[in-house]
Amino acid sequence: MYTLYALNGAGSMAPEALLAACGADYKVIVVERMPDGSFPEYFHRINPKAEVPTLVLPDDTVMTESAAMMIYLADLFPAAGMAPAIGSAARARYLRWQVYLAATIYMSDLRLFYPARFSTDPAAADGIKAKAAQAMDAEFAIYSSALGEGPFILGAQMSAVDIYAAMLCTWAPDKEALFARHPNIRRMYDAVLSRPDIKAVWTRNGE
Ligand SMILES: N[C@@H](CCC(=O)N[C@@H](CS)C(=O)NCC(=O)O)C(=O)O
Repeated sequence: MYTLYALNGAGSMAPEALLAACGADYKVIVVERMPDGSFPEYFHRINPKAEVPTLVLPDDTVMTESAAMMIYLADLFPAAGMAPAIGSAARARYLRWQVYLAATIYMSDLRLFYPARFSTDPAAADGIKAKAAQAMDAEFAIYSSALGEGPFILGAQMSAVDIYAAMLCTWAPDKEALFARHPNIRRMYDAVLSRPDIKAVWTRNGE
């Protein structure tokens, strides 16, 4: 069984949705925060960075990094059709945009939500947040250009990357404004959420 350490609405939502879409045998453990906001000691022992998502594989191998989980799981369950074939042109595109999303929009989100972690100067928080919001806008615009007519990043074929992109949409400071600016991102989001198994994971996460 796969064990996913999670926080509702956080970066664990995409791997959770992918586990569901793949029909994997998995359980979710929502990590409780301590009164000071930190994670409990047991979680630091599993993942020294104490971040969600953390995925423990059936053989007890620990995975961190949400993008790696998406790529790994989609390959492991080919029947789910969430990853293009290794060596194909679609595969190059798929890997490009999966890593892009994790390296850009996810990181901008972290600066937006946790500005205090990005400077030793408490006065810097507002500037960090403002710059992160600007960066996120620009990064979504690039993604929208790549998406084109879509509805998915690979065209008609949905993949793990679309689940990940849909998760990032839920973190936009103003999701409706994002969708109004980029109707193709709304179309992608709605198409991903039209799957009942993914919608159920969104609901469990309070989305
Ligand atoms: N690069 C990591 C980032 C994971 C990450 O930063 N997760 C956030 C939640 S979205 C977290 O656990 N932050 C620690 C905290 O909230 O205390 C990944 O892609 O999995």
